[in-house]
Amino acid sequence: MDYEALKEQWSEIEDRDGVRLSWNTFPSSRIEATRLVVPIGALYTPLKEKETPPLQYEPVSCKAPCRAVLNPFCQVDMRARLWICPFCLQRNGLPPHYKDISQDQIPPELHPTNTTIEYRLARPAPSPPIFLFVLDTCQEEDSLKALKDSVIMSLQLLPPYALVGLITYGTMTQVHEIGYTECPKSYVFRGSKDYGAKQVQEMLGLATPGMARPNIAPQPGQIRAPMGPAARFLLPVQQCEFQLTNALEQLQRDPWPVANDKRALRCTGVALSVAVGLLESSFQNSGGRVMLFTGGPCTEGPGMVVSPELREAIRSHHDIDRDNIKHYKRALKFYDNLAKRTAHNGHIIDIFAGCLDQVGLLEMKGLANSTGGHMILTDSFTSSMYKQSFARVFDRDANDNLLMGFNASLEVITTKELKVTGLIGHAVSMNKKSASVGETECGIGNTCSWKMCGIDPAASYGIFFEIASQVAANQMQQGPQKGMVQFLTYYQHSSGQYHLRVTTVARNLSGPSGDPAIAQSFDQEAAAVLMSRIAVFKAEVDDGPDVLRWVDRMLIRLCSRFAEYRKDDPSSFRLEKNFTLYPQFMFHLRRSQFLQVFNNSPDETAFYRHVLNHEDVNNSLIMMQPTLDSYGFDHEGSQAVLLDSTSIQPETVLLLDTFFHILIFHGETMAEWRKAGYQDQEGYENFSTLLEAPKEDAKELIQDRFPLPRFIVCDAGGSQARFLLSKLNPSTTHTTGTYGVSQNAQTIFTDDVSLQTFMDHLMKLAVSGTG
Ligand SMILES: *[C@@H]1O[C@H](CO)[C@@H](O)[C@H](O)[C@H]1NC(C)=O
Ligand SMILES: *[C@@H]1O[C@H](CO)[C@@H](O)[C@H](O)[C@H]1NC(C)=O
Ligand SMILES: *[C@@H]1O[C@H](CO)[C@@H](O)[C@H](O)[C@H]1NC(C)=O
Ligand SMILES: *[C@@H]1O[C@H](CO)[C@@H](O)[C@H](O)[C@H]1NC(C)=O
Ligand SMILES: *[C@@H]1O[C@H](CO)[C@@H](O)[C@H](O)[C@H]1NC(C)=O
Ligand SMILES: *[C@@H]1O[C@H](CO)[C@@H](O)[C@H](O)[C@H]1NC(C)=O
Ligand SMILES: *[C@H]1O[C@H](CO)[C@@H](O)[C@H](O)[C@H]1NC(C)=O
Ligand SMILES: [Zn+2]
Repeated sequence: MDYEALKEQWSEIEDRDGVRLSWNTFPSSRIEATRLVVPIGALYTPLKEKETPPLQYEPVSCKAPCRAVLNPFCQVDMRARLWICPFCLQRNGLPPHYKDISQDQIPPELHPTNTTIEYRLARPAPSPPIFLFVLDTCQEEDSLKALKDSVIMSLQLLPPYALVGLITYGTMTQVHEIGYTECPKSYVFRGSKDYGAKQVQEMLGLATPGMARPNIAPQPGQIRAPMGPAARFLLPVQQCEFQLTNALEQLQRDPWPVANDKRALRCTGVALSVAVGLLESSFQNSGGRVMLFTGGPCTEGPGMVVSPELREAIRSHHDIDRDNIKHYKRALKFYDNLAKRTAHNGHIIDIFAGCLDQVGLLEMKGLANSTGGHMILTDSFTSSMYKQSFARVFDRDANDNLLMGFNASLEVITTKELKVTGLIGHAVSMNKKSASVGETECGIGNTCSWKMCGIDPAASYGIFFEIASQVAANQMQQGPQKGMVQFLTYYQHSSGQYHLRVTTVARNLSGPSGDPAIAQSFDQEAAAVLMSRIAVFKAEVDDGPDVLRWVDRMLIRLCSRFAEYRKDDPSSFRLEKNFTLYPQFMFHLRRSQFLQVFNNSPDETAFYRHVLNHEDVNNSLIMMQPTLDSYGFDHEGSQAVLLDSTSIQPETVLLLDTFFHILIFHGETMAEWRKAGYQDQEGYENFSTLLEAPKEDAKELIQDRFPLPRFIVCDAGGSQARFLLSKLNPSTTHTTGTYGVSQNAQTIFTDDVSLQTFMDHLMKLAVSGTG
């Protein structure tokens, strides 16, 4: 099969199963696997939207401890009513209601094309989904007003049975008792104090045990409202909308005076620990999200990231590099602990930042990445980027259900040849050991099960594997064998039932050593994205230069292994079509803001990396290697052009998409004409049309993008054009060939060089076999 046909096949599989693999034929021995350089990995989107409705019955599972679910790759003995589990090879009886199945009449989960099946389980959620809003009141009037309006608007977007609550904070934290209807009433917590879970419960009067939930079984499909003391703070929208809207409308700026040389006293840490404590006491393991809206850094109490003194600047990447960071370690520890508790409770924390300066996302990122929360970084709550991104959180499916899952977890089961080594994405380990767990670790490892808490249809996870067998066992069997993986995702659906999504992946195991089928099966796009996740994961703990060296080393080794060349002859170097794009992806990755952090603030870096760890292959590729389109008179519509400085031409308009920014750039002549207003003059309709075309295409691009990108329109020579220039291959600014930096086998470059120079050095190192 040729490469284009393979790509099409992978795309179909991605549509059906939400899975892309770096290698689509699995190596059959450990040595073979190590020689592939790029690990065997899957980028998996468990909740990818499906057209078929969920099955309304319980799945048929293998015996404990395996628990794999019946799937199209199982051998079924119709006559004996048995099925053999391909994972543990045990025999299982089919349940009585499968008695009528036959070769022509098989249940959907056995149909060969149904490798992904969703079940709606009988198990109801213990409570409706919870939304606890935590609002910062240390803000300018207009920004606070915009924030209040957006939260009030969101009440319309929630199902009427959803539970909602309100916490506000500034110098102090207030928990609003919206269940009290006589007058506004709230409980106040000091901003400087570290409140433990128990203290929060006692102060809110939630400590009475046994009252939280009566012990009556609910009707199937019916969602219980909470009983007991928590009902004073968290009520169904339909019941408290008036009260909550009032509380929000009456919300004032924090009254505490702020001197000119000071920052506002803002106790974000206390507000969050009170929010987490409130949900922890009464709603453990039932779905809920804490939505934090912060307008500045925490300056008071636990979680403080900068002092209230304005003369103390908030930490930069340079400060972190020099280890000149006063509050960092303590704050990080505080938020990481809180993140761990929240994830353990099954709850989500979203962070919406509306501030021109940093708010401490760097310190707080664990809250979102451990709980599957969103992180949205905007200049202000008045911006449309905030408003539209926030509204998009509440998007619904065709059945009017919110497109979000709660208390989600993922388990991986493998056949004996494969072992899972870890996951990279927004999740925490559940520390579950099984026969599927590998010896090595890649990402969050040593477990076969992870907790994500929050999950949505776009959420994608990098999952990595190793090969167990020392020697290829394949030759013993007749014909090629398959290696298999099953992904089991349990989550609380927003309609109130638990769901289980099952995806079963089977791929050929390679034949004897050196089987060309493996190289043929390389999906360079998926591989690049999986490698970028590993690189970013490493960057969280290792020094920047070490990570770049690792990226280079892996690239050189991959090329040494798979390119065709004569030893020590760079001019003979040639890559097959299925590998040609990969070096470019790595070139752009090592130049990207994910690994080159010094042009951004630590908060921005945290934000960019958070989003990268959430997206699928297509979107991640745009982030790594932005797309560039050109519009001109000499061609109809747009034309994809190289991400290269030679693409800048006086008589063209460019449209750049970096995922985070969408930029329209007018070449020199275009900019002059536009300034002169030609587009409004008769006879220049074609110019006017040309100016409009990229705008229309930009609209299309942002249609279902989350978070909303920043939109920039600029001209050649303008200051905003730097966004474009920083993404382009500097082919016209560096002279190739005169590059004289000393090298060893592990570095390609130490500077910002062109793709051509990069490729030249790569070829030289790859053919020398020193990688
Ligand atoms: C199973 O596959 C059949 C045939 O492709 C399809 O019509 C059906 O919708 C699938 N069922 C489910 C539940 O995915
Ligand atoms: C929430 O998830 C945890 C861990 O996956 C699970 O043990 C628990 O049963 C779930 N909660 C409910 C109510 O099912
Ligand atoms: C998530 O955040 C924690 C805590 O800050 C950090 O150690 C970890 O590397 C992050 N994980 C990912 C995948 O970004
Ligand atoms: C897997 O192996 C079978 C049997 O040799 C072969 O027919 C099939 O084409 C292989 N599939 C792929 C994707 O290579
Ligand atoms: C990814 O992009 C390709 C090419 O633009 C497109 O054909 C494919 O449908 C996209 N896949 C997904 C899952 O969006
Ligand atoms: C613009 O349109 C006019 C009239 O239709 C035509 O004469 C002219 O050549 C066009 N200009 C360009 C640059 O295509
Ligand atoms: C992919 O690359 C490998 C190794 O260079 C080569 O053997 C194979 O034929 C290529 N496959 C396709 C489909 O281009
Ligand atoms: Zn089994």
